[in-house]
Amino acid sequence: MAAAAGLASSAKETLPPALGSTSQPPPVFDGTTSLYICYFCPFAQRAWVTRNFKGLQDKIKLVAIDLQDKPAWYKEKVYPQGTVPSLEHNNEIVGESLDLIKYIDSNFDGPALLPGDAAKRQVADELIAYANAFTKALYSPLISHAEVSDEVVAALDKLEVALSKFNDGPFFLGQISLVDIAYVTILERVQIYYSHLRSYEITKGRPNLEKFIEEMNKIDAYTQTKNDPLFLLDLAKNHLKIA
Ligand SMILES: N[C@@H](CCC(=O)N[C@@H](CS)C(=O)NCC(=O)O)C(=O)O
Repeated sequence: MAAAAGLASSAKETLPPALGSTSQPPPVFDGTTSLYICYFCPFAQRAWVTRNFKGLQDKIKLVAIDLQDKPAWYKEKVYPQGTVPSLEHNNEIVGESLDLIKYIDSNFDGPALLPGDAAKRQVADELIAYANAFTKALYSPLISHAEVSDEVVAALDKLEVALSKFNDGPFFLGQISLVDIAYVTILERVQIYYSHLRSYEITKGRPNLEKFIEEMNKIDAYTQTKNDPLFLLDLAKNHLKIA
């Protein structure tokens, strides 16, 4: 599926500064393909990793938004929902990270990140569709300051089982795909939050999940988008009020 290009080591990109309410707004709808992100957002990170993995750094320009000082033009002129990520492409805006990563995969060059095989594709669609429910299951007890729930354990166990389905590689479909990208940015955060706030190691007793995270951490397209763990923890404590 995904050719070696995405796995190749690449030079670290110089990232543009995040634009706030007083920054000079960028030109919009001028034909530039722009990916609007926030550097700390797990949903935006999915689109960013997909772009990187497909080697689209020169074709899709990153525009970083400062969500703590959100510029009005973003909602008014670019994406009425006001959330990141969104992609400006061919004078249209595509949002919602799980739709957007599929859009990037099918509308741009680079290694394919969804399988051609129909059976694998169905598994991919099901797992991608479950990513929002997974995120909710994992974040809920943190936001409501509750203990590790049965739902958390079941959601993590579900991923552990899903990771055993194809044995031609450590990723959800064996080889790397959009499924991995959909989950890794969420796993990156919940691994930190549960370890620090619940003394619960999400990979303990889940060797497939442990191996998956280890393998993702070897992929530059992903590691270049990661943040300092303690910074992410502080941000979530302050903004999502997790505890
Ligand atoms: N379901 C959306 C969620 C996107 C989302 O909630 N992004 C957050 C940042 S992590 C956002 O833009 N929030 C708006 C704000 O903070 O003003 C997706 O997957 O794209």
